[in-house]
Amino acid sequence: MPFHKYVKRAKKVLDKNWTGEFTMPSVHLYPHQWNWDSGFIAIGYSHYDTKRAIKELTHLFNAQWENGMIPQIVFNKEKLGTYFPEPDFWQVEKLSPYAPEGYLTSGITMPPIHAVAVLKIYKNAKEKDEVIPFLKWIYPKLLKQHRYLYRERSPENNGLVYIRHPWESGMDNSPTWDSILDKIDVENLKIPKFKRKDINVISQDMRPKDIDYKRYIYLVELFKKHRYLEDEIRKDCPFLVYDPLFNSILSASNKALVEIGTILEEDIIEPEIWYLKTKTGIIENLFNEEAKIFDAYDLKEKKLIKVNTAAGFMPLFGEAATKYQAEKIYEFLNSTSFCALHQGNCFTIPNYNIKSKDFDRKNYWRGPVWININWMLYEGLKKYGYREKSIQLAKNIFELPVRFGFYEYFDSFDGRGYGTKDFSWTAALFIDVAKQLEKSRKKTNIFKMFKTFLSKEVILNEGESKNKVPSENLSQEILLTIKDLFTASYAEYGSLDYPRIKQFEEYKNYKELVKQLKYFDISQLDTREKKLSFWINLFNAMVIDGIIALEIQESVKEVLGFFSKLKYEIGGYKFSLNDIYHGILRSNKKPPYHPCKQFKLWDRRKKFIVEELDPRIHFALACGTYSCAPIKFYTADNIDLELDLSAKSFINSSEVIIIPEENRIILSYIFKWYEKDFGGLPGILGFIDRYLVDDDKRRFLKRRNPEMKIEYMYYDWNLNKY
Ligand code: 9WN
Repeated sequence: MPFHKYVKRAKKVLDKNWTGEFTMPSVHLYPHQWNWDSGFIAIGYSHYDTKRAIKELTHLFNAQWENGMIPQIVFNKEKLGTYFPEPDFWQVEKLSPYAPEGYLTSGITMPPIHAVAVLKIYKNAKEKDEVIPFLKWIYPKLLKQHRYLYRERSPENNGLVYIRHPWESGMDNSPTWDSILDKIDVENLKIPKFKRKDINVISQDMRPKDIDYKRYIYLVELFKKHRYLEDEIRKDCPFLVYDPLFNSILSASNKALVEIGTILEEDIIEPEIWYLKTKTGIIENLFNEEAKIFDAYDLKEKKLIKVNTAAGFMPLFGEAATKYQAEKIYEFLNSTSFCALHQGNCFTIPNYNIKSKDFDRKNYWRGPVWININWMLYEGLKKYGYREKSIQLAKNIFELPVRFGFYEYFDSFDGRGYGTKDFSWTAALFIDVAKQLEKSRKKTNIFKMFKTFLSKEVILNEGESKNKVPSENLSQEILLTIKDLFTASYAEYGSLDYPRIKQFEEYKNYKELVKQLKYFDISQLDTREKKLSFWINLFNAMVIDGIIALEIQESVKEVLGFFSKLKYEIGGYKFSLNDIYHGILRSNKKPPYHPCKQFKLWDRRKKFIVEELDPRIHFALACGTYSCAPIKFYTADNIDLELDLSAKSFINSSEVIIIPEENRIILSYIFKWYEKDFGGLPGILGFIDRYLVDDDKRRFLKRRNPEMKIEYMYYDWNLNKY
């Protein structure tokens, strides 16, 4: 696969930062172990080095405080003196009764992503049994971590836990904290002298301001004064915030804990209650309906902090937004404030609303794109069924590191890398997305492939219909019934649960409707537009029907001959999916790797074909796989516009990756299989050029550099379940 080389590079970054016991976020800037970084890093390792993933989290959890807190930093004794603040400043061993023995740590925590990572380690492990002892070891520690948060950090007992320092959010200088930090009048407060080390490595305009550092240090001094005792700190601390990012991650981890507990056959009541409580807390307290985003809540002022950052979309990751809230925030997320689909010349998702006055494209958490935030949103969008947008995010997770290097964060407009280079979670999450896609391709179950082996054909619309005079819009009605089916599945299960929707009333209605196809007069389709819309809609519906009828679990590849043996009887003729695709819609061309045309010389179905091949159809046919186009409805009246939109979506998705810096293009396999339909390679490039929204890339294509390398991306045959 073309990403191989980059996955290798990503692994090298992790190797460089690996100490033998844990992974530094970056040897250049962050030489210790960081709390949430380790979670993301372990997710990357889980795909190729289970032992290292386990070691990573073992080291972090060995430094768990006695009260359950997982510290923000576990210091690397080999590298002391290279970062600020370090143990000599925190003094937790001296001040706190809960500090761990044998480990040097800071005195705050970070977003609890770890249960999510532990579950991934188990799920991605080749030998699952070998992970069980680790699960047994860490499960009580994870419970202890969450118990700490609910016991010490949730004074209103509303399911929400507070953070008490910007460093605890992971988004240190997010504009969300400004209103609170501004009130800390550092000029008139006594703050010990200190020397920052970060700006020796990174230019100050990409990092927090000095005045903010003073405030960070002021807060640490306050914790020290109270000997890190939460009851005391809570009374005195000016910074107490319910952060939607922190709480959404907690929610995702609660869900993961339920799964881990189930694997271990433990009682899971406690994490189940936590999941419901925190989810409800987020839904009821943090949603800003007017702004269409979730906000942080200031416990001191008792009000929402109405500042729009990417943290406000994270309830999608935590599955902690209602469907209604998800729809609302999706509108905002997919707007020009956060780089909409096909907007061009920007990268999703900038960490802060682009339209805010103080948006800063290169300063740390005040505008650039971060890969961990993109990754969480990518996972969240999938959970809520926003496929197209999730693919846009996946694309950026690939494209930014490939083009600019494994940087800490990236310019939201031109993609340039900022902060430290060789940053661990950028590399780890890159590996995760690349491996997720690669793995899904391999899931084909050999035994199931023979389901249809002995049958010559499987007619999917067998039986008599009551209605023998079908309407002209039959294909649209059929597809609309599929839409009802999808809506019902989302409402019930939150995803497309193909095996289970077989029982739905909507599917029975569908089966009734397709029986009418037998009486459909195909000659009614007397224009190119009518033909295109009818056959595209029907193809898309038939794929879904096939998946449901044959109870396909992971991939249409599970059934040998899915595209050639499944058929509908239409107006006295039988049509397989290949007949519709290559016979009708591709004007009777040879299917890829086939010696002959789809319809032979004497085939009577030839009279129905679309005379002129329109390559845009390749982006409208939703063949039930991840790499195919998403399902949309096509109408005879607007077919050209609709096909244009579909082509545009595809060309600007992760199926077409252009890397001007390396003179390379990585294209979906669809272009390879159907190269001739586009008029060869020059035709493909012209086609891409027509739909590409990014000006820089268009200019690159126009140059037609003869050295340009073209590679083809593996095709993901995995079922599209969202
Ligand atoms: C303070 C390590 C950490 C990340 C944070 C990021 C940055 C530290 C710093 O680096 O914070 O914790 O010195 O700026 O903001 O999210 O965990 O990568």
